[in-house]
Amino acid sequence: MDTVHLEKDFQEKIDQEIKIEPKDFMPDAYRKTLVRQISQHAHSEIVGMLPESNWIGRAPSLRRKLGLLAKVQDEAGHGLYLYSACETLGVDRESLIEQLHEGKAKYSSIFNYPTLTWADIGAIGWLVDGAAIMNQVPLCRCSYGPYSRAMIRICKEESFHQRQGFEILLTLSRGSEEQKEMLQDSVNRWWWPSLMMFGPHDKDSPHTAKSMKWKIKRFSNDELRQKFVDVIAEQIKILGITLPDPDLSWNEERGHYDFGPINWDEFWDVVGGNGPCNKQRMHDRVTAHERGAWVRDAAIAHAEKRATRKAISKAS
Ligand code: BYC
Repeated sequence: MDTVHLEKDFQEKIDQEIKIEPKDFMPDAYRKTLVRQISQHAHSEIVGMLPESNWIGRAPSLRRKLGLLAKVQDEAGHGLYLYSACETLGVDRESLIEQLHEGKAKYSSIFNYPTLTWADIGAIGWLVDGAAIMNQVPLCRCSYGPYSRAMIRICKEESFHQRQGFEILLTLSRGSEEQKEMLQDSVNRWWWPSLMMFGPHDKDSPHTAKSMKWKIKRFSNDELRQKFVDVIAEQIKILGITLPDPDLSWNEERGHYDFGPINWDEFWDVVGGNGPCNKQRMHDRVTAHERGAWVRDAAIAHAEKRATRKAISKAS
């Protein structure tokens, strides 16, 4: 079959909600988009472990420490599912990681902000994982099979993370004046960066139209951001604090909350490598990778030894 027919069949399959699997025909641009998005997503999960792990040694109780440890381990698992899904598209993990370490690959802007207080761990769970879920639940229906299946498992775990985060904040909201201030300060700092996680406005988003046609994305950046604002503007009432946006108000006509302008200069600065923690994050990732070299070498040596033993016992 020629390329024109193959591409027509491919789009028809997508329109009929039939998943595309690794060995199926796919246009190069579709493959490229998936590698870009899934690898950025995987990098985000792995870099996302850093701001939270900063508080493992300082968690206020054993229960909190266990919860946080488990959450950070979950993020590592998410990274591994996603790198594996990406490898089904014909790229190898080592080269993806190399691109990240050389500063050539993007990861979510949100992880370039510092975690200054314990409340930040709650705010990350509630707002950052909350934004992640809003964005990622539709990805469970992504047209590419391995990505959609990875996302089902990831979303289940992310939902638990979000509840854990909210519970941390709820406890602080019922605490001392100092704890309430810490809570408000943390939400003030994480709110706008959380809105930026959804990406640029639709009019400035070069990839959205194609990704929606291919059913990689099911909603645009602005649609998801609005859904997130609508949910959080209600949930925050339970915490007895406010969002740092004087323009936030319910719009009866639209049936949505209106909200103020996002600082896109700050967003592009952070994406471009100049956020408060970009350099530290990359330094920490590269160091962790180098320190883990012996584990990878040992695993390869062990696999080789097993393969040799198997070959010898087969031959004898
Ligand atoms: N940060 O055309 P657009 C997590 C880039 S992990 C940095 O709208 P697209 C979690 C974008 O890549 C959170 N860069 O792109 C982990 C593109 O640049 P390139 C990560 C961003 O792909 C641990 C350019 O801007 N989630 O949840 O259609 C603990 C134009 O954008 C950002 C995912 O990765 C950003 N925020 O839409 C807790 C989900 N936004 O590639 C939580 C999967 C945009 O042309 N990814 N850019 O150089 C997606 O859903 C989509 O890729 C995005 C962007 C909505 C993020």
